[in-house]
Amino acid sequence: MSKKIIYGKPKGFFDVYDRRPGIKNSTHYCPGCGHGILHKLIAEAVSDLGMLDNTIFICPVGCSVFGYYYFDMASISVPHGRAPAVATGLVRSNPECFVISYQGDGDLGAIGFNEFIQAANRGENIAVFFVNNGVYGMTGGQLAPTTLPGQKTLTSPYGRSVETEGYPLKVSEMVAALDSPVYVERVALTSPKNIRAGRQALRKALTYMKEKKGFSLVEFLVGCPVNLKKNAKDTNDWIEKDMASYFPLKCFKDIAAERSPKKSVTGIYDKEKVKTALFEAEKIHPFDEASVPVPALKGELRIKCAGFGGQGILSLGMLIAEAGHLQNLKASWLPSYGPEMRGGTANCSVVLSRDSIGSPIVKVADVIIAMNQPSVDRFGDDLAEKGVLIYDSVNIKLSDNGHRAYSVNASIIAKDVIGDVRCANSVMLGAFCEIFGLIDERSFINSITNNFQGKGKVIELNLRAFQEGRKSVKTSQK
Ligand SMILES: Cc1ncc(C[n+]2csc(CCOP(=O)(O)OP(=O)(O)O)c2C)c(N)n1
Ligand code: SF4
Repeated sequence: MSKKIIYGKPKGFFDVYDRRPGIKNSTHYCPGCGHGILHKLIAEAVSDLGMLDNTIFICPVGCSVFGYYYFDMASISVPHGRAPAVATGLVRSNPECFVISYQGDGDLGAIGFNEFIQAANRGENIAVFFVNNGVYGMTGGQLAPTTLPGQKTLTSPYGRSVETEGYPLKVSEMVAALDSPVYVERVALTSPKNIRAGRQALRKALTYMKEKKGFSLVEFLVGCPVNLKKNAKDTNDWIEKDMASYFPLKCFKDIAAERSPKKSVTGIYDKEKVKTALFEAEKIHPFDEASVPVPALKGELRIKCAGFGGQGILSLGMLIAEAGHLQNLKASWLPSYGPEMRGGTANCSVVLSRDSIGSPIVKVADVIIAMNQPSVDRFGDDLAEKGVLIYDSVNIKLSDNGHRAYSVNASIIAKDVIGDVRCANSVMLGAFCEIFGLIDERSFINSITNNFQGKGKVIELNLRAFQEGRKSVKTSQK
């Protein structure tokens, strides 16, 4: 391992930061910030180790979100806390690439902790560089999982209380306790001596990754002088005295020599099956699109389907969205999962539009299709002024609410006429088709057929239920 200290810009950095608006020759970090030092160590190591062309640097959310301004290597920006998940995907789909998961203490220790610890436990062949500056730097210095007891931050103005916030998270110690990781070390980027140790630790982690030995973690104690409200020197003193006494600088684990290189995990899938599936998907659109009349739709039609879990509410929304899609409309479907899936209320949002859909969330609904009383109670007030309520009159008793309301005897029709109460959602689908006339009957039929692919009897029952729903509307308008 080279011990030569490189002055000037390392090869792993771009010569000029062209992507950076404003000044093109300096980083955006505050003076004394640990990110700058660590970036430099990474840039020189990746280049020295000959890994520049196949390393992917993950820019997390946090002050280092703009890492891609600087590194002359592949980089990818990911949502907050998701670096280990993305790293896993990258390295598993292309085992020849090396992935640096670069994460702050908020990113790794808070929002992304589960993903991080699971990746560590799986022993993914990635190097995680954990930047522990004890605060959420980017957002102005809020309390982080690693904030020290008594440390004042924006959100702990009287100091971190271990009574209410608990003790700081000792990430390296936790990871070292797992069997899979091969290398775990904590360093501090303060004095030249400490920075040299950090430089070696980082190179060791990269080397193990290159040798495919598995998961390595290096935790860097660094400064965020701006949020600590200290100058750079006092910040370094504080790290060495206070931070390092809580988070001791040491190598917790280094067992790479005992491990053989990890074997690549390759996806097991049958290319022919994928091709067939894609081909079949094309057949889902069997008619000539140009020949299907699309009635005028101004703006978006925003629909909320709601009922009990088990009434096929999510399928109902999906059938509408799919039918709209078959009709050449833009369609979104957003299910609401959670405890509602078991016996409580279930709901989903569907948006149909001629143009791009802004948001799939339906807050104010043009149409509510309600299949039980709690749904009306919960979503009734969300109906737009000229909105339409379509409801299952078997389960819902409605006092006049001034909206246009269509009652459908869905559950009774499904039970008595079709012989299966589970088809009540298709009765409601038929009602929706009849009331709006927006989507061609053929699209609904195709939607049902596609949805229950291969289940001839179920398709037949639901198509009958759909037609019964259409019929019922003609006679049941309020
Ligand atoms: C999903 C999500 N939640 C919250 C935020 C707000 N946010 C931006 S950066 C940040 C914390 C960053 O702190 P840390 O990971 O310690 O990095 P630092 O800025 O200190 O380098 C938070 C909470 C966000 N961008 N996205
Ligand atoms: S706020 Fe803190 S972590 Fe962010 S750039 Fe400034 S010193 Fe660095």
